[in-house]
Amino acid sequence: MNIAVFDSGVGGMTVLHHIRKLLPNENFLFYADTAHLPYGEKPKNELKKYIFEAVDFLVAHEIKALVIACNTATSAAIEDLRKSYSIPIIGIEPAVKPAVIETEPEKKKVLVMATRTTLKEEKYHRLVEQIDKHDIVDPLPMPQLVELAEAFDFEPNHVIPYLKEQLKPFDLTQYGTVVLGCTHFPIFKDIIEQIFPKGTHVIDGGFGTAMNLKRILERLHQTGGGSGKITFYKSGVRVDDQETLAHYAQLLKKLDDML
Ligand code: DGN
Repeated sequence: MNIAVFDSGVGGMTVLHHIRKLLPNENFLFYADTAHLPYGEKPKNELKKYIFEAVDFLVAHEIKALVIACNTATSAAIEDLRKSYSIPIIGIEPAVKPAVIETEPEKKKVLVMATRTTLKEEKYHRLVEQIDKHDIVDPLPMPQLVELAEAFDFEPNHVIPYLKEQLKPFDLTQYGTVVLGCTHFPIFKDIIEQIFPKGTHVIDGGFGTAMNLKRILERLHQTGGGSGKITFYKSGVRVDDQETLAHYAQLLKKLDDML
């Protein structure tokens, strides 16, 4: 049986990367809901409809676990998904907790980059309220990074000017940790690290999500049985054109080299 990994687009591959490293003997269905991309600016109810359509499709393909490799989809729908399906469902959320724990003693601040929807949702506000006792967490939406990633445009000359423009109002030396709270953003981790002063931690929840999945499958004695095969879908249609598959392979290779 397969493990399904779901995102609105290619961002989910930053989570798939960690899962494949931790669980090499699995087969995967990678589902990108590109017909409804970007998720980041859409209201929760609209997103829920798209997410349930995708999950219905995946569940019909006999999966043993579902990873919602999308912070926006997790914040909009994870509780409802868990009520509706009996398979294990693992989500991802901005790594605010480890960031605050690590940064508070340094007397520095935390910058959370995510989609507008994630930063607006109740789930994020509850998380920050619980953890950010000294008001050190600042939010920052970065919608264009999603567009660049979807265009497979990793060219620093295109990414850096956008980052610099968005970061203009911020004093970058104040920040001890930058949280990449959208799964598309670790694709640009090397560039983001260059923009911030040396020593700034740039973290994301991809590894933690992969670890949660591993723990759950081990507990259920459901690991193994695969060979690392990935079958790709875009909004319910199997991807078989060679150009797209080559782009996906190139991106996974880039992530193997960087993350
Ligand atoms: N990758 C998604 C996330 O983690 O929030 C959202 C990307 C998008 O569709 N805007």
